[in-house]
Amino acid sequence: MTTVHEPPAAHVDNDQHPVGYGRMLRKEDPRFVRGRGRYTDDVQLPGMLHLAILRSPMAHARIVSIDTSAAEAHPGVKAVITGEALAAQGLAWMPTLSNDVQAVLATDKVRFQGQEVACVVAQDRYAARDALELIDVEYEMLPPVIDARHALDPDAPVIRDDLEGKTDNHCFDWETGDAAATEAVFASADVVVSEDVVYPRVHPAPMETCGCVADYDSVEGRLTLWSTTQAPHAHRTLYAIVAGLPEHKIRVISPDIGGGFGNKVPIYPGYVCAIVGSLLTGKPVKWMEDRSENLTSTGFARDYIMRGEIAATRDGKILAIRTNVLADHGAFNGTAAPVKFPAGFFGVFTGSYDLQAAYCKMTAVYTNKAPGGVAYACSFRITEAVYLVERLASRLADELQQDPATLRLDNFVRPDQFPYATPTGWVYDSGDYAATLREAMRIAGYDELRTEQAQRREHGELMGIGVSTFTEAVGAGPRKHMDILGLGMADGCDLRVHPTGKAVVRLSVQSQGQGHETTFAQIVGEELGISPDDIDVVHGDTDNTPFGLGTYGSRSTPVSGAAAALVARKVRDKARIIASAMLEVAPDDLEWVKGSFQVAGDPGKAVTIQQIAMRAHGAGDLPEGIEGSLDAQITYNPPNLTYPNGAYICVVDVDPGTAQVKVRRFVAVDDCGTRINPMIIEGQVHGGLTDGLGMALMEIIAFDPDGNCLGGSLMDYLIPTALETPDWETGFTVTPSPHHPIGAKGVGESATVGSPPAIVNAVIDALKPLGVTALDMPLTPSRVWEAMQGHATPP
Ligand code: MCN
Ligand code: CUN
Repeated sequence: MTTVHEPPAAHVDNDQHPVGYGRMLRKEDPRFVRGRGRYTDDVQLPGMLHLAILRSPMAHARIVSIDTSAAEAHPGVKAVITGEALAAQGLAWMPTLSNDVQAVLATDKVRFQGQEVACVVAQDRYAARDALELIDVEYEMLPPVIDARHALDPDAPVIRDDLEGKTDNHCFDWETGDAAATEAVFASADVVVSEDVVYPRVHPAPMETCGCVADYDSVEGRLTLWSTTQAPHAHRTLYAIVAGLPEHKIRVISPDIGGGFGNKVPIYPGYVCAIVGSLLTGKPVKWMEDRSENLTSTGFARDYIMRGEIAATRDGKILAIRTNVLADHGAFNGTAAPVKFPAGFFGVFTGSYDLQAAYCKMTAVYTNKAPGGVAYACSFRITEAVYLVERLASRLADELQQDPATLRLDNFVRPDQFPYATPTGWVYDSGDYAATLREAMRIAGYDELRTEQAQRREHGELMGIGVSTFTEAVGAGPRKHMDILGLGMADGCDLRVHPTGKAVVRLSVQSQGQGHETTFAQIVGEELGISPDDIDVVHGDTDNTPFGLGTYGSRSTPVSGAAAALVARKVRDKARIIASAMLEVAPDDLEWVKGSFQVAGDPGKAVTIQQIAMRAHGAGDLPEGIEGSLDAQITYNPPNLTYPNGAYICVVDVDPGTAQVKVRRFVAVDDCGTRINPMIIEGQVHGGLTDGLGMALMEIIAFDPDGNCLGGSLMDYLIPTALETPDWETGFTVTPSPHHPIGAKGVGESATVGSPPAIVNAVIDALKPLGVTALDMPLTPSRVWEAMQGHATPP
């Protein structure tokens, strides 16, 4: 059950947008709910073989020898591939999407538990798995580096000795903001509060694991790859570079995807192995991970160890924030981050506050853990940034004995300050942060909740109220600032209107469940006055869609959504000229009224877009300069990111006996500018809140001192079910993005970004009478219990 709160001055989407925007049911759902989705594992090709991967049981070990003879003798086996064999072809290593290299199959050493060591291509999945057990690998154990805090110890074993001249586990340093200016503000501030904050390693754990089907046609020299990828075009370019195949002979098809959450952005060794398997055998080769492989070897998220400091005046004006981060990147820097932003957009750690100065220093290290980093609705690391600043803001409020909502209201960037340049160089486009928080407080009944809390505390009950607010930066590029492996972050869009006025729009982004087939049809529908039911959305096929950088960082609406609106406007401009010929008036004398061009002042004289489409394709001459058909294409390079924001309020009850946290209420007010499909937005928010609840209360990928992953199955890696999930209460405000053609901002990760600090702040607020001021996620009963024991038991 969920509750949606309309703001008092309701912006009634359906009335304002009779054609396009509104609560349209998802066009893709009939096939999903009827089991007719077509996922990568549904691809069956004649003669298809199956690939399975042998993974390292050890976190750090030298490979002494690999004996594949018994596996090769297995009757079902067609090929056994080792790193050595790949090395002979120059394929043992591949570039990552963040300028590192990663082993496809280990040659020298294994560097994390679960690393790919060898693979088997066999007649069926069972034979492939059976044969893995016949491969004999001799390892020489090396001491592992598991705790990032010790990665740079002088005696720490060097993990990446594959990199020339590497003598330590240093990955990169990065800083942002002005250290001296920040120090000056801190030195003269009345109050400085600091906190050590750990955002633990978590995993996106999408319902569908990663996999692919590689089909190399040696006659045509063409490779077709069906794969679970959020970025088909970027992957194609990388395969071209790795495999040395010509790019125009590679087709990457991303069929239906059962959830991505950033887990399907990186290139995984399994994809490359399947391609090699197909090249070797001349047959199509399928690789599908199992759940444990997904949890132990693919892109993790977070793993930031942060020390934050906040400086303020005695009466609660926040002046500056400073942070020092230790980033654990695992064995390879396998994240996907724009080249100039090795820490993603963590620079947005100044949050929604108007500060005098800010500074961040970060050191990233290698450890013997799975690679990754940018994943799990991270908004390019804004999750970590928001968690830090929102913990600091609440900690400061406690220190000053102020209400945490009031402190925030007093420190927000004000509406008249936009566009607002932050001390770390981001230019926030728009927002009314106070309005958003006030709306959340209204829905929650904030003052009454505080009264109730005071009463309950008198009876020894542990009720907590947590507040968090956030600003995200979503919609990467612009391409002058952002690229991945040299590919500029812009998106294409092609639109064709057929003679009968039905249309096809082709995108360079790819849906993993966000409903693009619906919302992009709505955007084009709104612009052209064609029913979204009459518009098909094509995506996820490099042969049939324009080049672009794919879906992550909630960039689809900010970038491709803008492209879709602008390409439709281009078609409309063309339609105007054709209409002017049809109606025998000058183009400027025409008015566009929801799907028709009308002669100004004479609504009786009009032609619909459908009539224009027929005319565009019909017999007879067209106006000068119009070639015919009603098509257009565009590449959209965003001038700036879009900056959605939100305000969340969480109410928890902590059981004084068992330390179990129960989220009683959760109010989320989001502002993503113009809302295309409110129902889809609510779905995105519900999903993100559930992610955030999981991270706050139960999810963690932990390791033992030997580097054994303790989160390798869904028995150990807990994710929330309907039982733990409260009835989400959502609301919204609307401040359109001034630079986006339809004013829309992204929303796909907002709730994952904003919810963990609200929950943690609420639990710490509940434990305030016990003197608890800090707690690290996940807030499992044992952790909360320990925190409670450090102090007096409840009265
Ligand atoms: N939308 C809207 N109005 C707006 C903004 C967005 O109606 N003002 C709609 C969009 O049209 C789209 C959806 O909301 O249908 C999400 O849009 P957007 O915020 O642009 O995000 P993306 O489409 O780029 O999706 C990526 C984002 C990311 S990065 C992660 S991670 C995540 C998320 O989406 N992974 C998801 N949501 C997910 N939802 C599902 N079901 N599965 C995932 O893997
Ligand atoms: Cu960071 S997870 Mo989403 O950007 O695909």
